[in-house]
This record gives sequence, structure tokens and C-alpha cells, in this order.
Amino acid sequence: MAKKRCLLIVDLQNDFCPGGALAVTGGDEIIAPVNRIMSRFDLVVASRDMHPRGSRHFEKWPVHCVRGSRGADFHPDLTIAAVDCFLEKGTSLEDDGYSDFESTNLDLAAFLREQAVEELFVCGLATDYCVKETVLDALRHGFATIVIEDCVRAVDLHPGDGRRALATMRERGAAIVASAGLAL
Ligand code: VGL
Repeated sequence: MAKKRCLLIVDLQNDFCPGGALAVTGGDEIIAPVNRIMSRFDLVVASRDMHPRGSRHFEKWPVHCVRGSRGADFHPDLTIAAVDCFLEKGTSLEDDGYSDFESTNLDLAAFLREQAVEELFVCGLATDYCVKETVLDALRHGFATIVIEDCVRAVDLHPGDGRRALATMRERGAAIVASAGLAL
């Protein structure tokens, strides 16, 4: 029998897309391929950064993804109707919430085990922060983890951060694939 596969969409929010408060170059380019592949998974989970105003996180970053703001909404082109489960993270004043496994509304690791997920595919924003931390946590939890390379984009605060993040994920055991190669 085919393996049970989950697609995890990390923070495809307005503020991380061009025009947003912490825009990732080409962040909106991943929406079309993400929409295209969603139906190929047994389960689709999407996370959002959901920071309170005054969060310690904003000592490090421009104010972004504030709960209730348009910037915190999913990008309007993302096919939300195909998402089975929503995560929120970074919800407290102290909490960076880079990893989806730090979700505060659901224990993601327990949920994935309950659902008997055998392969966790990860896409979204941004490669060098939330995607990377999510993937490293997934590997720590023992999930077979696959990054969809054309469905992630990096902040690249320092040139090459995204490339190095992908290399680190691969070294720790993640597979890196292209969306075009995903079996129907
Ligand atoms: C992120 C920087 C700051 C991300 C979140 O979603 O990758 N990056 N906060």
C-alpha cells in the first residue's frame, strides 16, 4: 500500500510575500506549485505565525504576522479549502515559534503519529528559518522528511543562507525533491 503522506505548508502568509512586512523574494512564486500538489497528499496541514503586538520576536525582526492583521492572513491565492488542519505558532510574547512543532494549538508530532503519517513533505516560507527549524524538528521526532525544493524560498539575510539551510537539512537526513517529481 502507498505510504500515508502529509504536506506541511509553512507560513504562506501575506507578510512573507512581496509587499509584506518581512517579504521573502519570490515568496509568492511557490503558491501555484503548492496548490498544484495539494491533492496528491492524504493530509494537508498549514501553519501561520501569529504574533501578539509587543512580542519579543520583534526585537529581532520587523513587526510581521500580528494576529488580526492582513499580514497574518494566508496569501489569498493559496487554496485554503484543501487544508485539513491549521496550526498557529509564535503566539506568546516570548515565543519565536520558528518550528511548526512549536505550534500552540495542536501537538503536531502527536497529531502526525495519531494520523499514522509515514512521510512528511515540507514546503513554504522561509527556507532558512521556519522551514529549516520545522524540518530539523521533524527529523528529531523521527519522521521521514522531504523538502520540496521549488516550493520553498529563503529570507537570505546573508547571501547563501537558503542554500546552506537546505544543505543542513540534507545532512541531518531530509530528502530534497522537486514538486514535478511527486507521483500522482
Ligand atoms: C520567519 C523570520 C522571522 C519564517 C519567521 O517564517 O521563516 N522568518 N519570522
